[in-house]
Amino acid sequence: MSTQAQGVEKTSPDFEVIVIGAGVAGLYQLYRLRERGIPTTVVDAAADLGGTWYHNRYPGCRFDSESYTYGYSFSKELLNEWHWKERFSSQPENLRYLNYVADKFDLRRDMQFNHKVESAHFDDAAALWRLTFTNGRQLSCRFLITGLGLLSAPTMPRVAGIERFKGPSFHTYYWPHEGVELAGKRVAVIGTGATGVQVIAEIADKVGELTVFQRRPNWCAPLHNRPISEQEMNEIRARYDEIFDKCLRSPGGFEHEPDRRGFYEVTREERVALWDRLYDEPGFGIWLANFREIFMDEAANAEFSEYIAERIRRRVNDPAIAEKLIPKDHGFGIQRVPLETRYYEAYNRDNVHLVDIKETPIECITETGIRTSGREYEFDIIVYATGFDAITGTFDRIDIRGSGGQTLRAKWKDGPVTFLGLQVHGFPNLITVAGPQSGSSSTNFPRSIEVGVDWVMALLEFAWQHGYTRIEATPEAEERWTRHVAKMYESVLMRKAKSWFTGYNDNVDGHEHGTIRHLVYNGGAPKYRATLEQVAADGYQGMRFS
Ligand code: NA7
Repeated sequence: MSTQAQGVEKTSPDFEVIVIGAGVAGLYQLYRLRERGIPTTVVDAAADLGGTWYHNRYPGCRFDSESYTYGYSFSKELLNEWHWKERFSSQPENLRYLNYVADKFDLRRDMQFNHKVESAHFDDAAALWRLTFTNGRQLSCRFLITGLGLLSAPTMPRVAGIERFKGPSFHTYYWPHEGVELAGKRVAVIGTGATGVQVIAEIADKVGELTVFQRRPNWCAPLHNRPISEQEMNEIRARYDEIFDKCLRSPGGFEHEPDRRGFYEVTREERVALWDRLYDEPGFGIWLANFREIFMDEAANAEFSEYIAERIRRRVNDPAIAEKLIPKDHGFGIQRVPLETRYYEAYNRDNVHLVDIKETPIECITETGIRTSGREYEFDIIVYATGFDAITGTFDRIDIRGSGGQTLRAKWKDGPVTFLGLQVHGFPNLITVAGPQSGSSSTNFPRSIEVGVDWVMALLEFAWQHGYTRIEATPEAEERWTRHVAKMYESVLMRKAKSWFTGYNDNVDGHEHGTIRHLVYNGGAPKYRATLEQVAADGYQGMRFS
């Protein structure tokens, strides 16, 4: 019988470290801890590894990051072995990649699946975390590291009757693993964010009829995906050092760097020449290799938005539909820009219909379809591409209690407060890799994850070397960082966006528009890295050790 069963709680932890989440962050964190010989386990609610790339199996799901900038950079051998088949790799391939990594480095043996964390409570006296799982198990650790993913708490619309619908219906995050027969089917898609845009473009020519329920359109731009040949892959391999170096230097963690010329210093013709080029180039260049004023200056943003609106008009045959697809309430790039492949052309098809639910709101889901204020629609399948309770939602869904029993949910009620996006005062030994307000939350995810994980390893090393068993950010440091993160929102137009960047989600209580949540760090990857390095160089100022 275990000591716990006898009612006496163990004061030595089961593991030195538990990592929650077997996705991109969790895998790399485990790799580093294993390398250092630290007793670690990774737990995940899912039946297998992969995180985001395990769950999201909807058609069209793929990177918007160039594949070779998304992969891990830590192993030359891995870089030499792996062939990215497409410039923007698709979900099945991405999942294969993560499995390949896990197998190559034998990571699986320290992972436990079907382990959904119900609660994580800090035991002050023993200075360790005690976790309970929905499967009844309990585990404890000295340090608890979260790799929960930014978009892992899917949200359904608040609309009556969802459970009444007789046919298959699901959030894109839960797209059935066995696939869905779409041929000849009448399919509804609700939501036109990055996910909706991918799924709509992909299935338009595979379904019988497709009806898109759009509340607000997004500014989308072409992805320009294409295969990567063996020869090109060899060229990429030879350039890897340069590629990763460039990613580290660019604000977004991509190869795309902003155009350093001043928007107003060049002529209108020169601006348009840049935009024409970027619109035809792959990836986020149109967003991130643009003039910096696009992000900050209303007039510059408006001029560029009008340029994109014109490109949309050219691609959509029906001018009335084109106007509906052009955002009127926000400018280009202040919300996440969905990248697309023939998305706008989908609306030129006879079998694709657009319903503007601002004009005719959805009243309810019925047994056979969707009723709006305008009419009733019948469907065989309803797809909810309605987004996520972003970044903090996954934390909120776990009962996390820190020192003295305070809950993280309560502490973050009005938005997250953190030190460096990695630690929270009052929650000792909890490290939120890729958490809110960290560099990962607004950049090419894996690039900043590697930076974050490496920093965490140095921090833990510092603690182990000095025999510390308790690490905690000071309230002053937390206050300073949170203020800094909030301050950066002031200069970017993004602060006005009704998007997950500002924590907006009207399907979640308290997340309706009105209060900005400072979820993401807007200072760019190089500044974030420099800050982390400085904090470490100063002997972890802002952290308390005991
Ligand atoms: P997003 O970008 O949050 O998009 C969600 C979409 O769902 C968006 O178009 C919403 O319209 C729409 N939505 C949400 N709730 C409703 C209700 N109740 N009724 C109608 N429509 C609704 O999530 P995605 O999954 O597309 O993308 C998330 C990230 O995943 C993305 O940024 C990538 O990084 C990967 P709204 O705009 O709120 O009017």
